[in-house]
Amino acid sequence: MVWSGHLALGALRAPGLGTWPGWLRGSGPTVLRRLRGAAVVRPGFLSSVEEETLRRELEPELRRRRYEYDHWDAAIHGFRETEKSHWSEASQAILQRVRVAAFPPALAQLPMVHVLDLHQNGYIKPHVDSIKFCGGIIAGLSLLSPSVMRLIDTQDPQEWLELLLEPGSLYILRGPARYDFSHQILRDEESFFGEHRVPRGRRISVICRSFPEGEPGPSSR
Ligand SMILES: O=C(O)CCC(=O)C(=O)O
Repeated sequence: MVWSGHLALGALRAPGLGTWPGWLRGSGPTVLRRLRGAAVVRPGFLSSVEEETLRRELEPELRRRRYEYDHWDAAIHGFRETEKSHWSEASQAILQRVRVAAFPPALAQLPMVHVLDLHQNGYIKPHVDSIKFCGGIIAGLSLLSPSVMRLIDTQDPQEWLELLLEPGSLYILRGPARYDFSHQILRDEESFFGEHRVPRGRRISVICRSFPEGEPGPSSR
């Protein structure tokens, strides 16, 4: 199927679970039940104006950097990135909406926001974020290109969940989705959501994380 901006997928049904939204699909009811509320996608979280606000702010900074490839143990292939603590007022308001949507008020968050620019032939290999640098919640906005994020149980690779991340969507990983499953962004050749082809172009993600657990950290609220 040819990607036409938004996939008109019907809601998925899993026995005993009722209706599951069309932007999540998994290996079976067990994984869907286990990750309910732990892996969340909110399509259309950003308005097109908000998406454009972030893109315009990030583009000049990203363009100064080169895409990196083939580092021997890197989880990410074909990317450039930055960590950003100073934002325009308009972008701060957007990030505040992310923080309110994803993090409980008392949870300390990393003040630096991670911005990752994945080249159209770039991809992210399966990995679990290090507990040294990231706490229990990861919240990411996707810009420019749709993509598929695949989560795989680190103890049982038969158990998996896929998230369809459209531009303007927000995803949240917490609890078992953050600690017990690896996550990856599929490369273009493998980018399918079920039978639906999801062509991968250049993708920018804007990722907020909670402070590593056990570390005293500043709250950014
Ligand atoms: O681009 C994303 O949304 C995920 C990034 C990621 O997996 C990471 O930085 O560890």
